[in-house]
Amino acid sequence: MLTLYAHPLSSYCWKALIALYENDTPFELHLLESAESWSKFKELWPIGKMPLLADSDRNALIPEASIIIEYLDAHYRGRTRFIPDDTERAREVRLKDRLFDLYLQGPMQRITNEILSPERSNTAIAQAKENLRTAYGALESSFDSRFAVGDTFSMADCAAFPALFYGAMRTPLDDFPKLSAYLERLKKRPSIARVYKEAEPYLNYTPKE
Ligand SMILES: N[C@@H](CCC(=O)N[C@@H](CS)C(=O)NCC(=O)O)C(=O)O
Repeated sequence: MLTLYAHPLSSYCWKALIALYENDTPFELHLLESAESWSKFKELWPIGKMPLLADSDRNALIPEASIIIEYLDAHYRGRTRFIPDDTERAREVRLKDRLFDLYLQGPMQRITNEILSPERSNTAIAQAKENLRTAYGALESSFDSRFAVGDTFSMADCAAFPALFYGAMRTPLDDFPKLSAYLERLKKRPSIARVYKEAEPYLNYTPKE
């Protein structure tokens, strides 16, 4: 039995949820909403970052959204493959996955942290927004396919949706037509539409600038 420890607003949890919904993989959702559930979670995974996947059949705990998706692709394979068999294609998928996590989610999380900090730095926010625009530009200039890598959905697309959706909340995609169109295509994917619909009632709680 699979259990996903997650929160409805967490961008990295969205990434893992998209992969689970893609293949209708059965799992139990354990929402981390109370202080008590958080302290129990930290006993399980002291690093304290979600998502975390627990697989009772294999007695395995799998942290890190990308590693969760690789695990699902290896052990709970379904109609959507997240990592292509072709080595070069797989490298491209992993690279795009890293780009979305490190250079979109990274600055996006820095902005949220600054907004929530009592020592908020507007300079740090402006720098993170600039970093977002640089990453958008790099992705836009090489974007020539339906999905992040070619015309087949992969782990990179699971990473792309939360990164672009939350990124665009802080720095709009107006000057990046290919990325904007890609985000709209992603929203139509049933797994992504489902993640978004489930998160929608909570979106008001996203910290405002
Ligand atoms: N590298 C991790 C990042 C996970 C992460 O940053 N999760 C955030 C939520 S989106 C979190 O757990 N924040 C809680 C905290 O930092 O206390 C991954 O890829 O899964």
